[in-house]
Amino acid sequence: MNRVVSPCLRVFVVNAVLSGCSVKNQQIARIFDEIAELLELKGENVFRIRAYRRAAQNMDNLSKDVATLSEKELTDLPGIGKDLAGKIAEYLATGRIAKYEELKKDIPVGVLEMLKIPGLGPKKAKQFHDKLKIKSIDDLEKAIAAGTLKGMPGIQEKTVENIKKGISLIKRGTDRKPLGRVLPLAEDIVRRLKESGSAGKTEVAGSIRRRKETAGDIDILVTAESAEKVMEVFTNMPHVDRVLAKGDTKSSVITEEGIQVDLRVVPEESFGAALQYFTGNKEHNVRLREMAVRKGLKLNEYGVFKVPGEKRIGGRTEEEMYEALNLPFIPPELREDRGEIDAALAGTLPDLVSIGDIRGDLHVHTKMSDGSHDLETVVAAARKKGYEYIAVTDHTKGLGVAHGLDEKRLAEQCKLIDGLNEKTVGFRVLKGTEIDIRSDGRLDLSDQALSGLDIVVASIHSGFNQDREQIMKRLLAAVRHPCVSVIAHPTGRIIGERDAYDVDMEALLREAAKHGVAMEINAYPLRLDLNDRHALLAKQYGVPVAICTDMHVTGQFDFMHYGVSVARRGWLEKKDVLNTLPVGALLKRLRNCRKRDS
Ligand code: DGT
Ligand code: CA
Ligand code: CA
Ligand code: ZN
Repeated sequence: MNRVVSPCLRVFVVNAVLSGCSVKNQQIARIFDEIAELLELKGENVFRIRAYRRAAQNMDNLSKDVATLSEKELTDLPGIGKDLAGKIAEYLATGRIAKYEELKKDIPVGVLEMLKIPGLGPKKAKQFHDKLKIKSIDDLEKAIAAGTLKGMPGIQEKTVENIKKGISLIKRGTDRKPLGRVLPLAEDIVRRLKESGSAGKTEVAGSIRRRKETAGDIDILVTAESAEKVMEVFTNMPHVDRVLAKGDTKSSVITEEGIQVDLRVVPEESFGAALQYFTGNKEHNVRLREMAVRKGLKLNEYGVFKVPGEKRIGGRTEEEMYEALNLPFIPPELREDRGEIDAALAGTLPDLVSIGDIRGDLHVHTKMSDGSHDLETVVAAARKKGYEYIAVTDHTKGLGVAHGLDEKRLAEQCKLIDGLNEKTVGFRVLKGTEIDIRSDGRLDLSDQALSGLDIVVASIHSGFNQDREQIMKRLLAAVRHPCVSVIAHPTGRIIGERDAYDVDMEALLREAAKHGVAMEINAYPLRLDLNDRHALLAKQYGVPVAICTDMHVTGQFDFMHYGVSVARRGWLEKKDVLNTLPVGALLKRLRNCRKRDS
């Protein structure tokens, strides 16, 4: 499998770190993923490799703690047979899996690390290891510096360039963590603190509360009757690897995953002030404090005070802090000093879209390409989320690794969908496709195949390193194609793994506005693509946005809120987002082939 042209599959590998459900589930998922990689390195049977990948997905998607399942319940899980159930039981009983330890013996950990480098698959990693004795990323960097890679078969200058880029991307990615990793962890910690009975009010603050796409650390604020007790609980949580500091008002720990968590205990009457202060961002706070000074007030993490005499006028709630400055409450996602304070003063703050406004998901995969479930299962999960519709958008034939659909299989799927819609009330499945924009800009299916669809989502899955001119040629060709409704993950970035390809976003949006084509905010937590700034730009250009999960496993429907957060950070309102519309209005707004441009 070529890992670079297969973003959806590739993204799965990191799924294991995105679920906050159970530490055990995550650990087993991670081991299964690594076993799959080790088997791939050894060039073993693809079906076995796929079995481990699927099992990892399913472990990660499990809503229950695996340790609580009986043997029968285990083997009843999709993709878990006797053999894998045995391995899970072995891990639960002994904390290790012999097969995994055995595989690791033959392959240095550093080689496994190298697989995390974008642009470097198992084949090359094995080649470097066998031929050049490269055992780690450090070794690899040295070999690149010494120029020894270039002479190898199949390794061009461009390959080396890409590997170099990949290494720097990984190194950068280690200091800030993706929101999809820190938010579930933060919420898990909040739950533990509350359940212990030692914490009163408990909130996540900092960049996570603002839903920034990456975070430097986790900031948590609590009120407590006994600071000592809550600090005791905090520093003894199972995720804690090291305690950096333990005090009466502040403690800091590092988790096993290397994430710092700060816990602050604050007095009840200052909780709102502290929450406001530690939510930030810093520039937003500086602006507020300047405003306070001009009003003869003092604003800090303890409260808001009248200047002569220091009389407290607020601080118990965050609302009181903003009220003291004659401001309406500013949602945390807007607190980036991007004009939100002026908008608040002018009474023009946007009425931000919220998760409850979302009526359906327009980018969804099934088993017919690289999803995990059949249509019925996907629909049942969507209905359970309270949705009114989904669009099924499987990959197209050019994406062989994802078992993409050709015209014939797409027609079969459409029939299936028609059949399902006929016997369903109160839910509509839209016929769609995620059509591959080929490297020359042509679409991967005939116009005729597209003309019968309700929605065509177009996206790039190859040639990420092309120059701006070629990338734009492809994107603009897709936007101008009369059948295309939405451009999915328009910049192709994967946070901490792959930079965006070279998109001229304003040119893309200008053309999209002209043709009524929407842009996706892909809600997959490592994509978030469009990002918040692009979302704001889309609004300014009058381009509608669709917030979609790109789900491959039903649990990923739950990622929708990440996409909504990006939209909120981009100042989007309900009316800016297509999938807040009821299905009839949606179909009228969506551009598709039945309404050709004149
Ligand atoms: P991060 O952790 O890098 O993702 O970003 P933040 O925004 O969570 O930053 P962090 O954890 O350093 O501090 C949390 C908040 O505390 C920050 O957003 C605003 C506030 N804060 C921190 N240091 C200062 C400071 O020197 N001045 C002011 N006014 N506020 C600060
Ligand atoms: Ca922080
Ligand atoms: Ca902090
Ligand atoms: Zn997709």
